[in-house]
Amino acid sequence: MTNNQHTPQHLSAIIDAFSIEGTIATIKPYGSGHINDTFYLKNEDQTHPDYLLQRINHAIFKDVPALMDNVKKVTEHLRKKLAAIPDSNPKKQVLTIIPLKNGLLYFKDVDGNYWRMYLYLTDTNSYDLVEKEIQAFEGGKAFGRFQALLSDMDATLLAETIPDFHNIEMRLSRFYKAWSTDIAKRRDEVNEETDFINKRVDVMKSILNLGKEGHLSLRITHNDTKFNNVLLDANDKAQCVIDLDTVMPGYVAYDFGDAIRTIINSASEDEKDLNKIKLNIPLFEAYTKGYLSEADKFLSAVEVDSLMMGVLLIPYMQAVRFLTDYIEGDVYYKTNFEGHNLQRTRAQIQLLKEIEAEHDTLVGIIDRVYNELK
Ligand code: ADP
Ligand code: GN1
Ligand code: MG
Repeated sequence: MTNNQHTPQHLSAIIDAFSIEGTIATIKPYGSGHINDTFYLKNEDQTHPDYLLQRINHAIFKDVPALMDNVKKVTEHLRKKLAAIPDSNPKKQVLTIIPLKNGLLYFKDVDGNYWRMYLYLTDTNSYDLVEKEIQAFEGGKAFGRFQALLSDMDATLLAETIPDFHNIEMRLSRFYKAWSTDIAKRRDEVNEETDFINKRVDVMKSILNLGKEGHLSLRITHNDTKFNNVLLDANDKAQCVIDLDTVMPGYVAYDFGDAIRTIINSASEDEKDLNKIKLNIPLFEAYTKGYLSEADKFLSAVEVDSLMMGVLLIPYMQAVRFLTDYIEGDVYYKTNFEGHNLQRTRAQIQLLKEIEAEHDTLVGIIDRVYNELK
């Protein structure tokens, strides 16, 4: 389903179930997410707030009540922790769930779709492509602070909204299963990409192995730290971390790697012209500085060493996921044209090649920034 398949009449009936102030004047499809359908709701009278309505993709998030329960617990914890920090503004810095008139946190429509609503955070921007070092630095601070504020929350309170989400062994086994089944008859088009993936299977298990050996702590992580999941204010200051559907136990390197995947890339996630995919190393350094300025309070030395493993792993895992979806006939991510998932795969592979070529430079930056903070 896409954002355009919901009629205004259908959306109005859904909006009516929520406990909102004022009257909605306009409803507009919003954002560039690959999973949920998002709508911006503008209030007629601007003394009342605007809202954001989302259809949660329940083919992917199978247990929506548990997901919303996670979001509630996480936002409550963040709000409480922020309230104790001078100069903070929890109302602007944490997502606010708008419940239904009956108090529930989600609405199930006649077609079985699940909907939720947030307060729209005004005067904010999200970026698919990072433009300035200050934005990267602020994004790093926001995600570092997010992990720091959640570092004392009991992880057992949270449900796993997508089991094994960042488990590369599981992602690879799904890929090989899709490859053997070859349901969409596309396998023969992707030999080069498959070879690239095969050659790196062992090295990409390093975070998982460190975790299994007990060297890395499972913490509460965001798990979707794409740069457009942090809102910056009009002065490029970090305001709020959003898209909390995948907040669950994970390793910090996953969040670092996913943010870097989108920040260091001078081109889009799905760039067709591979020559345009270059690394923006000053943005990498700026994000690392922002992130470590908050996260050095709780990170172990092994976790700091693992950050670069995440920078390699996440574009790789993303390539595996996009390619799996391509072979399976585009059943997971929203696509805009035939071959979109293959184009995304190739762009992530190119990005990883560029990162591999600058591996030692990037490790040097992480070490230098970390040592400067000590
Ligand atoms: P998806 O899971 O589809 O990525 P998101 O929750 O990230 O959905 O929302 C999509 C986009 O909507 C974001 O990238 C951001 O631009 C915007 N957005 C999300 N939540 C808010 C909010 N509370 N206030 C303002 N903008 C928001
Ligand atoms: C999806 O919903 P969105 O667009 O923020 C995906 C992420 C991927 C990302 C790739 C639940 O995120 O894991 O990294 O696309 N979310 C889910 O752009 O699979
Ligand atoms: Mg998002």
